[in-house]
Amino acid sequence: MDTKELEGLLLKYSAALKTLETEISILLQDYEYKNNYNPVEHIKSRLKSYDSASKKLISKGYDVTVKNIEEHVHDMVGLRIVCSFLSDVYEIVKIIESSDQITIHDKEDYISNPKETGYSSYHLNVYVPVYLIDGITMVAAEIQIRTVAMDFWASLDHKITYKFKGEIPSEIQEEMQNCADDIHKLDRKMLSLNNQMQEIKDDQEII
Ligand code: 0O2
Repeated sequence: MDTKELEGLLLKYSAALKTLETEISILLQDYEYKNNYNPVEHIKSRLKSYDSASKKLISKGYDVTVKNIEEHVHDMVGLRIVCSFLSDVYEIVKIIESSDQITIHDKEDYISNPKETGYSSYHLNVYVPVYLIDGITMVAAEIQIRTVAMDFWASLDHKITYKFKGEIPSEIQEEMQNCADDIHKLDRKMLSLNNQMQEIKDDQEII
């Protein structure tokens, strides 16, 4: 592994994360200003560690090289946006789609089509421009958008996967799938309640 080359790549990822955070924050502030509503509960961002990237490459059958990280690990730069309601997820997708800075090249709706594990979230695979001395370079990033309930599920699932090193007992897998179904139902109920509350509020304002 060429350490100078790796340093250059990490510098690009770090710059891309800053650009992404700034652009998303501006878009959300503008949305809140225009709609008097903030669809976001919280945002987390991270750069994937070199160790984690190496594990991903090995699991995909690639050698651990700088070139392979760049070509095959598309979530070195990651942003997770957590919101209250299902409708917020899709509103945030629209907000990001409106950006001229962020280029979306792939969308994965794991809410309409959850993964076999029960995992649900909306993923956007994007490119972010990074301005370097020798020109602009487009850097890949992954944006995950999910409700608080989905985030709760995913964080326990992450702990379970780590604890059992991927060899999860079938009864736990099954229980996690049941929890994912419950969470999906809860998200729908909470959205419906919020819509009902909004309708009552609107009626009262008319009167
Ligand atoms: P971490 O720790 O979050 O970095 P690939 O990224 O190559 O594996 P793909 O199709 O590009 O595959 O990505 P995918 O599956 O759309 O999204 C991968 C990321 O989604 C994962 O990154 C997790 O963050 C999250 N994810 C996907 N499936 C699950 C799941 O079953 N449970 C949980 N908790 N998270 C999931 P990493 O790199 O695996 O992990």
